[in-house]
Amino acid sequence: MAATIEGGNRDAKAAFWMPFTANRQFKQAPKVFVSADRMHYQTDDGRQVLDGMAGLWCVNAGHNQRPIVEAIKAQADKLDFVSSFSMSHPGGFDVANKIAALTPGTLDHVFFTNSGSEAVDTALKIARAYHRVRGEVGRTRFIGRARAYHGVGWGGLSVGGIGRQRKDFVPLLADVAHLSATHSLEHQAFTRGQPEWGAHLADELLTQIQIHDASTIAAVIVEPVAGSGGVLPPPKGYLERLRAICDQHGILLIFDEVITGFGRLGTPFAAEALGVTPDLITCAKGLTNGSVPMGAAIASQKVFDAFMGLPEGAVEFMHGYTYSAHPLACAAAAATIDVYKDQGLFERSARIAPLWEDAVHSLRGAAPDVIDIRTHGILAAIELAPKAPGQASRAGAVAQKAYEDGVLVRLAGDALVLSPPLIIEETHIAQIVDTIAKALREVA
Ligand code: PXG
Repeated sequence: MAATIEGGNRDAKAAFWMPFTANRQFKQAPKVFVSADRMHYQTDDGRQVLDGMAGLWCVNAGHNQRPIVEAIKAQADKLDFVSSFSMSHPGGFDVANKIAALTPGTLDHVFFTNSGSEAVDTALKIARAYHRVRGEVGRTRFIGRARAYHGVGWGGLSVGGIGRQRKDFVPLLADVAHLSATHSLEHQAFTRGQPEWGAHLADELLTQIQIHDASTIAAVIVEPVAGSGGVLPPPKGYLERLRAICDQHGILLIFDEVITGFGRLGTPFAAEALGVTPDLITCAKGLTNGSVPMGAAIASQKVFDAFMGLPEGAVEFMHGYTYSAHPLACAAAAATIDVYKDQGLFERSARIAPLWEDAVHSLRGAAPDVIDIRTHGILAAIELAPKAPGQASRAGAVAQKAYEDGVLVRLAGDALVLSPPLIIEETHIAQIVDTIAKALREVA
């Protein structure tokens, strides 16, 4: 058997095959965190690190929120597990109602999952089954988008648009086409919020309809603001245009709000901030403030009603997870939503967004290879030019230097990405920007 981690033996870290990680490289310089509070992590060697990523785009209310911690503890004491297959517990109904109260339009029916990936695969399954139950059995095709991230399930991977995440796992779902990504350095560099250029890219959906016929298309799925692809805000008018084309052609529109949900754009969901209401929303991450795994696919009344026409006694949607509506996750989600409300965090997010935007955009000119800065709500990307054509940029080295100087940032290709907790104060914003500026100056 391997030695313990406490023993500091490198072998002690071999058993954990780490996700999305260069395992051998990690083990040479492990980043290990032992506790967290509010805006900071503490490392195993006693350093405080400012969390510029809200964990992994999820700890929107900051770490160690006592009402959430206490709710999880109390639930663990009371009811550890009950299935939600033909039974459930009060927490499931309570959280579903709380989520429904946060969504725009008639997005009022919540199907629980354990992750964003499962939420996406669930939404795709709802979309196909929706058309089938209504007799449109030919509508099986999905339209995704380049640079999209929709998780790692087969469905999400298939509609996702990040090539290096897909290539080892082909063949993926067959009936999928992709729209172009909406980002253009030429037309949008250093835009604050939604770019003016790019609404016309939504018309690529018309091309897909022309090629495949609308009667074969079940749904279009997009992140309102693409996250892992590098924080790509939607061009003005783009989502409106997608919505209109979907409506004209009987296609469902799915917003993957796993990152944008729960306050990133100053509203509970980005759909509200952006003024476009989809037929389905997927969420996870901020739903429990990252504290217990949970996701959800949220369906509109129209979608839900189509299933409820089946004979009573029939299982309307043949899908579910052992841990759908897990009691601990429900307790965490209910407490998290209360924290967002009680501490006014969505409003706070909207209020500090202009300050955030100004501060991050001040990095323009911090180094000659800063070729774009993008901000939207409390999200940001700082993109660096490749060192030479075909070569990597300095982004990885800059992120490492920032970490050594006490700020955790993440990478998306050649961009540094930021998504801090919404409790962030002006001093934290200054620290993030100063630390990145210093790293940009000092790293070769
Ligand atoms: N959809 C979106 C939009 C996401 O951002 C998922 C689905 C999948 O969620 P789960 O809970 O299954 O991981 C995500 C997750 C990164 C990174 O480096 C981002 C995510 C996951 C892993 C890495 O930016 N987002």
